[in-house]
Amino acid sequence: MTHVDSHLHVRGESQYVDDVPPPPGLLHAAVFGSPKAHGIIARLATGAARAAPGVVAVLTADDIPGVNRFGPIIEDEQLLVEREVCFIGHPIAIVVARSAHQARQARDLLEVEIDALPVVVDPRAAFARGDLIHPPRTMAIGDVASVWRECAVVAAGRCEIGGQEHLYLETQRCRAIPKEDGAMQVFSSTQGPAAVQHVTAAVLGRPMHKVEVDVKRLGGGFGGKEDQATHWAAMAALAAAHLDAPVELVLNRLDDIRMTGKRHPYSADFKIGLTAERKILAYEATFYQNSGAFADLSPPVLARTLFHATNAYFIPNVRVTAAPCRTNLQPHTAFRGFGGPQGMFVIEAAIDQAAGAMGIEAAAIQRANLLRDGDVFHYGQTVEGSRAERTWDDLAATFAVDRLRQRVAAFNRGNFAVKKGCALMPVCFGISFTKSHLNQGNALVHVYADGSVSVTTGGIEMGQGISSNVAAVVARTFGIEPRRVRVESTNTTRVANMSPSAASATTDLNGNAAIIAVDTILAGMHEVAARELEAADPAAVTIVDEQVYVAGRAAGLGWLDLVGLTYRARRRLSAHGFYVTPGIHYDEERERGRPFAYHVYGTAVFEVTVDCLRGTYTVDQVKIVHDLGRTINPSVDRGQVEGGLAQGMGWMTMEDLQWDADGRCLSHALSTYKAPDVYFMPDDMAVKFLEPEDNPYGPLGAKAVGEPPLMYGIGAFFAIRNAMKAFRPGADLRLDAPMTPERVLLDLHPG
Ligand code: MTE
Ligand code: LUZ
Ligand code: MOS
Repeated sequence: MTHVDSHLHVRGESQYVDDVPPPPGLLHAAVFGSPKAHGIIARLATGAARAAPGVVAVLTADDIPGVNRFGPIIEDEQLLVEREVCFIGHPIAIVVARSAHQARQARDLLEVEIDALPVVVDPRAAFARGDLIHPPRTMAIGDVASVWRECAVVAAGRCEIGGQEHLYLETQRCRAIPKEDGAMQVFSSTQGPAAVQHVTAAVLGRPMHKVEVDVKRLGGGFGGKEDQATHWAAMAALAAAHLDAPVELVLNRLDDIRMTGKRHPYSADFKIGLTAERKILAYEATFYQNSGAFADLSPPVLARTLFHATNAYFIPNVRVTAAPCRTNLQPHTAFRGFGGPQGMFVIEAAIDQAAGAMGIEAAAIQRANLLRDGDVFHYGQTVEGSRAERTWDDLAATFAVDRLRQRVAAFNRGNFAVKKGCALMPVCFGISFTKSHLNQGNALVHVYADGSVSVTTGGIEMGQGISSNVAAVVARTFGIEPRRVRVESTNTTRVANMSPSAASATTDLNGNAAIIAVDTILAGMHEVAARELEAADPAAVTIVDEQVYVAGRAAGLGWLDLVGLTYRARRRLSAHGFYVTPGIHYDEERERGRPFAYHVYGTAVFEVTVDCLRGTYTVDQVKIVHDLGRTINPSVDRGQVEGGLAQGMGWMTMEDLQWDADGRCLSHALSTYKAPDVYFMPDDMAVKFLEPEDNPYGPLGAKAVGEPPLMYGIGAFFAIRNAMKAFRPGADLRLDAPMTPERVLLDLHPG
């Protein structure tokens, strides 16, 4: 089965928010954001903009009929600033005009005077001022302080980790259409329709049932629309309500990069201690998260940094602390991995430092400390079903990693200016929202009289393949062909209170809910079939390939016959399914619990070649062994592994977000921000899936796949670094990411 949207995508027929033919009288909005990173608004002059051609309204905070306050964790944000601007691009006013061009032209005529306040862009500076989103959190196990003297080797260091721009192809956008009786229909490019509905209703001062949010698909989200699509949807709805006319708001690329949050940059200190036998005894780290100006999703992102601070390793004594530091940058937000990648980068950096001190390869330390069943994470969860060693050893054998190491060493002996580097990267990523209550899924399934099936779930299609997965799950559970199943848009009138499509859990949660709905319908169908076939036990009825079987024998009854019989028997052909992940809990006071239903494992190996005189490099090969449980659709999952890998490699190597001391984003366009393309990815790339094994938490035994592969990309950083070390053995190279060619050059040739 292919991705259900692939034929539409290839023909350019798939519709995104603004591909749907516009309703008559559609107006266009542009957002005016603060030109200063911090200050108090002294005066806002809107006259010239109001008088500009095509302009129908300029709206400010004063025009909000409901509440001007929102935020997913802490309600600390205003939709339109009333007084204090906190980052460049912080929305102040909305200009509505007859065309998008007119709206943007008029926006440039707005004038704001701002009494400047001090600008902070560095998280450690914010920490020193005590300016935190919430107090620091610490997770700990064992007794770190007392074991340092038992360690044969202790290494310490500091890392600076860059942020990352989501760069979804479809920028943030929304179309809001007023309906009768004060209702508002909202077409938003969001991963979180319930959040859009909730905030829009609050801003408009209306009950949530007056706001319908509909999402067909996104041109990518990557976490950037988990929470931050809400702002633009609520603004479009505000304008639509104010003017009683449909309004569309589309951020162009420059506005999108300037105004929306990104992956959090972090600064971190670490200390690691090992025995002479390479066992990690102790690990300590402090993370300074650059949270940006408001809380947004920074608190749970920070939690995941701590949860994943030991990656795929068992360490008996751990103490990790993280502080969410408030700066005058865009409020940073969810991005594939959700804080996990930063936590994992630092432990890999620590292992690299320790390996240097011991004069061995990092891989020797990595392999000696991989998680085993019965080990305990520093947040109290016991390791079950670890595949850390299995994926490592499978990779080593399948892709002859030892021979690769020897080849790289031989190459480096024979070459002066060009060096090769090799690195392994194991990954262990926890699956479940760490706020346990979010782990719930919904589905609504209809079987129509002609045997076709319609499914709505709470899950959003953002390219990751939830529609294909849900169609497959529903078809297989019914025992019918996938072509009979249509996956509908995600709509708040059909599914209420859905969690955002995030945490890699969308197929798990909504696929399981769809199975529950299908089973509810099937129970009645089986009874109808049993009565029709004079079989004693409905439980003996099955449907395979659209044919009814009783106790494994074909009964001469087809899917269409059974649908008709079920209808005439007045049994249900529609059902709602509701699923909650069992067995998870977490106590944030004690920092103890079982936050994750299960973990996803895998290991990658990288080979790179670095031109040590120019700083340029190429990635020669990447090989991965990845654990999918029992995959629903191997081609969809392969796409997720390869896409995640590319995005992780981009983050670690070339995607270089820069802000100046005034809080201005300097890498705000594709001319100044480089993302990986098909030429950057190695020709020699292979992804091997581990032997299928049922995962009890996944629909049809599947494991989540969306985020974990991103963290393989960390291996690219260390492969490049190992090549640099081959050129300058013993050099004190910095542990800062991304490893751009400029950084390679400057680190190899300082001064
Ligand atoms: N793949 C595509 N093509 N587009 C996306 O926006 N988002 C990623 C990942 N893969 C994304 C993607 C992120 S951040 C997450 S959390 C998961 O998909 C969400 O979908 P899932 O829960 O179905 O895995
Ligand atoms: N979003 C969220 C996430 O709200 N909670 C999480 O734990 C999470 N994890 C990964 C990605 N998004
Ligand atoms: Mo993904 S960061 O959970 O949207």
